[in-house]
Amino acid sequence: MNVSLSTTVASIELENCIYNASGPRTGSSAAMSKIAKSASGAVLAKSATLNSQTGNPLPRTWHSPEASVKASLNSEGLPNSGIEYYIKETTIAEVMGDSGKPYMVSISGKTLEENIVMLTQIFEQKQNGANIAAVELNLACPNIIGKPIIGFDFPQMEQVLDVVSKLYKEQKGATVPLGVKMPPYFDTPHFETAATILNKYKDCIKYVASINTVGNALAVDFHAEMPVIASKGGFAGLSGPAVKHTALANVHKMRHYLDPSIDVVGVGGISSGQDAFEMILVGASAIQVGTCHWIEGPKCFERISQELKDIMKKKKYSSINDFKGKLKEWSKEGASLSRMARAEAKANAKAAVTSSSGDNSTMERGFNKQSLVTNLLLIFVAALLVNEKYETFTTPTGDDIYFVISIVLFCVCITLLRS
Ligand code: RRO
Repeated sequence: MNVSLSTTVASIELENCIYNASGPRTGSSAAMSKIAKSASGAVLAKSATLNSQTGNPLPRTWHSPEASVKASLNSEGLPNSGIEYYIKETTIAEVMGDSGKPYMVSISGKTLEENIVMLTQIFEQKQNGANIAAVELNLACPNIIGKPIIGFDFPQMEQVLDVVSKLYKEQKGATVPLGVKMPPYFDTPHFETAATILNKYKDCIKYVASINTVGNALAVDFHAEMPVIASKGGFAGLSGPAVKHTALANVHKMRHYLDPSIDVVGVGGISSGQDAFEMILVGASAIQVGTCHWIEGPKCFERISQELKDIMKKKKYSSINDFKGKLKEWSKEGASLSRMARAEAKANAKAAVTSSSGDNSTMERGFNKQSLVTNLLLIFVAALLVNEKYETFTTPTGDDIYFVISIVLFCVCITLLRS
């Protein structure tokens, strides 16, 4: 069965719906070229400011040492090489080579004016023929010292989108499709309000990426009795599998409330084919991978894609459209189907373990049976020899019987020792 992971986001065709999130390993052309060479469906650059900056003081990243927790923190503070670097032709050529994949940029201006200047520069480069497929306006960076998250401040968010959409409308030449990166929301009225504002600008916004990191999380260094992150009193953006369920909820709610013309890109805690499958099921048209890419490197795109393809084959889905946004309602029938599937999977896993670790014991059992047969044959031959020795098969004497019994006992002992 042929399985395709192709999709479109903002009418841009992606051969693989899985690609990188802006952030880790996306600051330089050298790092991004590795993404272009991987199985990633596109390359998305680090959020840029107008001018290059070094970001927050170190230490500014942390991965939970407890394997079961799977949480990461960052307070990078937008270290980047400035917008010019990410949109100039030499950078794009170094990154993309002849991969033929879409190249996308991200902007996170320190002010609204900065965002407008950067957008204008992006449009100019596009009009000069630069290969920029989309621009993602980041309204959700949690790590700018002294500034709140724009996506949590609805009037400010509306003001930003208002000015940006006017800029798009005023453009005479080519523009670049606009995506918006959103923070996570946690309550129905907030999902609804955010989506209502985004829908107001549906002529301009082509996709929404949900979610950025969960802002203002804190990890404590137990031994030193201090935060693990240096800046902002240790407050930082939380990511990794710990945020997957918040991301699923946000993608699901965004898909529900957003105008159908706006695609939803799922991001947050995706590290396996099953995670990606779930994201698509709740309505994502594509998936960005951030923390897993940070930890595992660009080879994660091949692994996650292959895992997703295997799941699709098992479920007999040939394209992501076969299950995109088709999350069913909870039902008793579904729950019992799930119980049976999980029991079967458990039994299969147990059988696999038994047959792999049991290979030896099976061999041993075979060997023992074999040796038992061999020894019985030996006994038989020995008995024949005894009879041969005494040239009679009739009425053996007491000595003969003791002799045969000794041989039998000897063979039984050998059999027991060998097993
Ligand atoms: O650079 C960062 O600190 C950063 C950004 Br711009 C963002 O959007 N999300 C995040 O967790 N960190």
